[in-house]
Order: sequence, then structure tokens, then C-alpha cells
Amino acid sequence: MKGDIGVIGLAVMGQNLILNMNDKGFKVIAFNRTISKVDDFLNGAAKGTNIIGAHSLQELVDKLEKPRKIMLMVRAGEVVDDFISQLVPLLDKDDIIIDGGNANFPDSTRRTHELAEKGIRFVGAGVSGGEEGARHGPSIMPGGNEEAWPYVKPILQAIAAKTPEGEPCCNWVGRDGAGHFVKMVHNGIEYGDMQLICEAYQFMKDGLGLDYQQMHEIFSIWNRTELDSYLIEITADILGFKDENGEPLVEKILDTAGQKGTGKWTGINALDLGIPLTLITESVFARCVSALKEQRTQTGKLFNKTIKPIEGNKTEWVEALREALLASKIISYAQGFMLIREASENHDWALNYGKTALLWREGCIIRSAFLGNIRDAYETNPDLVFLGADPYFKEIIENCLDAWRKVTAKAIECGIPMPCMTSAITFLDGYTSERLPANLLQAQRDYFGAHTYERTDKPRGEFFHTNWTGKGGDTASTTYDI
Ligand code: NBP
Repeated sequence: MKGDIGVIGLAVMGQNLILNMNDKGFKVIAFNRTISKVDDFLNGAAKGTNIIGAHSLQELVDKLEKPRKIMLMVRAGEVVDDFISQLVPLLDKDDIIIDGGNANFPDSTRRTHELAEKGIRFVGAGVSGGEEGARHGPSIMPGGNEEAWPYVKPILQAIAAKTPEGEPCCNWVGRDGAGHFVKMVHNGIEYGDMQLICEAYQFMKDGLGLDYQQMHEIFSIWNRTELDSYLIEITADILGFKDENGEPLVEKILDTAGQKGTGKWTGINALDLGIPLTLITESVFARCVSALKEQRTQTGKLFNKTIKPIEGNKTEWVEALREALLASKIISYAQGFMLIREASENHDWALNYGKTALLWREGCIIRSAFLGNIRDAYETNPDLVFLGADPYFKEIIENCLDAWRKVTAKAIECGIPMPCMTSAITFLDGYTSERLPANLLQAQRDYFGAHTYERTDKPRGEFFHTNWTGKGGDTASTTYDI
């Protein structure tokens, strides 16, 4: 009997996905560049399973049922292109290559087209959930050549996480790089959620002076509210975790955050598409600031930086903080879905926003009860442009608004950096303003660059230029822009 699927790449994700596929009754053929790792795997974690090893790509290809399905779980980038170029001469028309790594979505678009020209069907599938998700049910976001979907669907949906209602957190996203685009936004949202939690932590620790046991308990309680999510749950665990001396381990971890680039890609795409993805972009910059440890230390001394303790009823402040976090989180997801909508229209992907929320409901790092409400919002109104306009989310924002203002204002007053919570409320204030000061901005642009402006007392589309100084000309700019 031949294999149902081949998996290339036996690091943490590949091994765990293979074991998951094996549990679901699929026969998997495993291969890795460093061949010794194939045998290590077969004699280790895969011992006693139906998993079969291959010691060359030819052997892998020969052992697979046609049309062959080969999933790459290797380092993103050139490595994927290298494997594709080695595989193509060994494959037949209609065989399928799935890239389950963290590809940048334009690469998946390119690969879909290049491989289609060769008669090979390509699927770019974002996979989220880390080691645990890969083993027991990740969120999977497949896109690319839709002809491949009926063949890979039974396997991917079987191994994917399931919602409380039993629906798989894996469904066809769209053509070209749509799957990896949605995965990228997922990662951006993950950056935002993590930073928001960190801001709440600092407010409690440095502002309110709470200890780790208290913060552990607060996050555990928050996890039983609308904030119920994997990231809140692990934060409660982390804050309660003691090292070998019985002291909070997190206090001893160096405060410089790393990043692998998906948050940055999300920000770059938002800028390219003109979407105000302020919260996620601030979360990427917050990691950049954290990385400047030595500069921060020096400048802190220069400015004699201190954080003013927050006075007042701590229980009331903690509840206000929870509301500020919840409202900010709604803004983050609202902005994320604005970006997804714009990309869908721009690339003609016809993405389904409710189904996208469902993909993230379980299995992935941003999994939460909240995503079920987002799915409901888009099912009720697929044309919803701003998530905060959905009645459920609007009511939460309105109820949280006073607390959100109080917390962000207090943080600024006391010297606690809150780039995400403050950018979120500033976005809402701008997005709900019928009139912004951009009239002055347009005047400035026209003053120095003759960029023209529209007038409130004339129809849209009619452009005016003023000779502001009496010295300039009457010619409007058509090419120069900043
Ligand atoms: P890694 O991203 O660490 O990649 C390890 C695999 O890539 C091994 O099979 C390794 O082969 C192979 N590889 C490398 Br590295 N350089 C190679 C080269 N020049 N030629 C051929 N093979 C090469 O593994 P991972 O953490 O399991 O992640 C796999 C994919 O899934 C990545 O794209 C990652 O971004 C994505 N992802 C990871 C996570 C996570 O939590 N780790 C979550 C979601 C998605 P070797 O054994 O011979 O060195």
C-alpha cells in the first residue's frame, strides 16, 4: 500500500504534524535533508507507528499514491524553492506540493503560478499552533491552486483543530498566496495581543505595585471573561511560575523581544494598501524599542526616568485595565480585518471574513472565545467594514470607553509606555471623527507643493490651488508628491 502524503522536514513542526496525520489513519512518508534525522525519527517518536521513512526524494516520490501530495515543513524562503526545483523533475502532472511553512505570501503566489505552468498544483498553507498545535490540531490556512483542495482537504481537515461545535479550523482560504496572507495577518494580530497583555502587566506591576501572585490570579480571572484566550491563559501560568529559588522566573528574563518578521510584513502590507493598522504596527515597534536595551538604559539615566505609582482603589483600576485591554483588542482585530478586506479586494481573492475568524477559533496562538463572536458578526453582516460597528462589539466598546480613557491617560501621566492601548483609542477617536485636521494638512501641501485641495462648499472631485504667498504661480502639481 502506498503512502497518502509525504512530509519533508523533520524539525518540531514536521515531526508533530506527521504524528498527528498518523493518528488520524493516514500513511505518511517522511523525509529530511539530513538523512540521519529520518532514522532518528523512525527509531524515536515514530517508533511503533505506521510512518515510513524515505532516504532520498526519489524514494519519497516512489512511495506515494498518485496524485502525490508532498508537504514541505522546512525553513521558509530559498529552502522551499530548492526543494521544489528538486521535486519537479520527479513528479507527474497533477501532483500536489503543499508548503506548510511561514512563507511570505507573494512567494506563494509566485509558486502557485510557476508550478501551474508545469502542471503541478501548489498549496501555500499557513499553519499555526506551534508544537502542541501541530501534534494535536493546528489551525491551517490553505490557499493557492484550488484544484488541489479536494485531494488535500480530507487530510488537512482531519488533523486540524476543531471548534467547540466540531467544525475544523481549516478551510480553503482563496487563490494564490491568500492562505499565507491570512496566516501573516494572524501573526500580526498575535503580536498585537501579546503586546497588549504586556502593557497590562506593566501597568499592574510598575503602576499599581501588584505582586506576581496577585497578577497570576488576575489573569486567571480575566480568562473567565470575554478575554478568555490561549494567550491570557499562558500569561497567568507564566506569572505564577517560580524558578528553582521559588522566585518568579519571568522577572529574571531579559526584557528584549525577538521577532522573525511576520509582524513586520503585516505592517508593510498595511502601509502598501493604505490601511491604518496602527495597533499591530505599534506592537512591532514596541519589540524594536525593547531590543535597544543599552540605549534605553543610558537614556533612562539621562532623563532620570521613574514611574509614578498609581493611587486609588486597586481593584477598580484592575477592572478598568481589563476593559481597556478588551476594547483595544477589538480595535486590533477590527484593523486586522480591514487589512484582510482591502487585500481581498485588491487581489480579487473573495475572502470570507466569518470563515477566516473560524480558522483561528481553535488550534492557533490567538485562539479565543472572542473569535466566535467575530465569526457571528461577519455571518450576520458579510459587508461589515468596521468590526466595532457590529452591535455586540459596539456595546462593549461603549461600555469600556471611560475606563479605557482613564487607564491610557493615567499611563501617560505616570510614565508607563502603552503604545498599543493608546494607539487603539487614538485610532477610534480619529475613525469616529467626521472632521479631522487634514484640511490644514491639505493647505500645507498646496502651499509648498501646489498639490491642490477639494473644498467643503464644492462638489467632491473638483480641485483648487491657491497662490498662498502671492509669489507662487497658478500651476498645480501633477507629478511631485510626498
Ligand atoms: P525550521 O524552520 O527550524 O526548519 C527546519 C527544517 O528545515 C529541517 O528539516 C531542516 O533540515 C530544513 N532546512 C534548513 Br533549516 N535549511 C535547509 C537547507 N538549506 N536545505 C534543506 N533543508 C533545510 O523548522 P520548524 O520550526 O519545524 O518550522 C518549519 C516551518 O514551519 C517553518 O517555515 C516555520 O516558520 C513554520 N512554523 C513554525 C512554527 C514553530 O512554532 N516552530 C509554527 C508555525 C509555523 P535539516 O534537519 O537537514 O537541518
